[in-house]
Amino acid sequence: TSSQIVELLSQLRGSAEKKQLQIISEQVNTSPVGLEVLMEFLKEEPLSPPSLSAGLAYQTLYQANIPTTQEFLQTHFPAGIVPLRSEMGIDYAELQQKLAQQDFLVADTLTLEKLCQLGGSTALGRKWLYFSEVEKFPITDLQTINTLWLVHSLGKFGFSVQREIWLSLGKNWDKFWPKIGWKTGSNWTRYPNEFIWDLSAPKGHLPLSNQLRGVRVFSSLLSHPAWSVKAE
Ligand code: UYC
Repeated sequence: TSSQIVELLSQLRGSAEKKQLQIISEQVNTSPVGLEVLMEFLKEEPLSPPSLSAGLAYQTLYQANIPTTQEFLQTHFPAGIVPLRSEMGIDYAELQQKLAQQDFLVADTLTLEKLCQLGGSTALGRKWLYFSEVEKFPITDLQTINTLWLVHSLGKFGFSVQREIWLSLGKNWDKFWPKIGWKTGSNWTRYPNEFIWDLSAPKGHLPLSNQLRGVRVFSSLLSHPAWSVKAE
């Protein structure tokens, strides 16, 4: 068994991200030493920034839900694998936990709450944002929130994913909304029940931005400098 661990581990180490994801989901999951391999892999993975492979390894260990993996995660990654950096002293632990649990609905609600916190006390009381507030969001905090979504969704969810799609469609909202599952024909997807709260959703489906007051806020979010500077 220990030679199996060494072999799988070296295979993982020597592969590019896409291949790593494949190895983790196909081989590691079906091998009796798979979880041990993932624990070793996660210990040596650089987490700044965390890779999607680290995210999948973490999720697999988290969902195994057995004492060995629980103890391991508690010891080595008590706050998850994404550094929870904030310029405003905001605590992202609960968002991390909900995303680790793949509770995407609650994570989405928390995300709006955190964005309102970033907007300041008036935004927090109002429970929605002005675009002028979004423009002033600190890069660090947006990157933390976005990386949490990315890493816990195999790269499917997050503002940066939405931005890439939006740019690829020439910022055309009428093409963008159907693409991410927010509109079908002339029908808006109804909040919350018609949205898809798991990884079977289309790419960029989450997090949600209410469009009731127009596109200005979402447009500011997707145009934020956070997405054009490299994460530390
Ligand atoms: N809702 O339809 N949405 C709400 C979305 C629209 C509306 C919340 C997203 C269209 C009302 C979230 C879409 C629309 C409320 C979202 C969507 C509309 C509400 C909770 C597809 C009518 C009650 C957080 C674009 C045609 C609250 C929040 C209120 C809530 C998300 C109606 C996350 C992505 C244009 C009436 N909708 N929203 O922001 O503010 O309240 O009155 O986008």
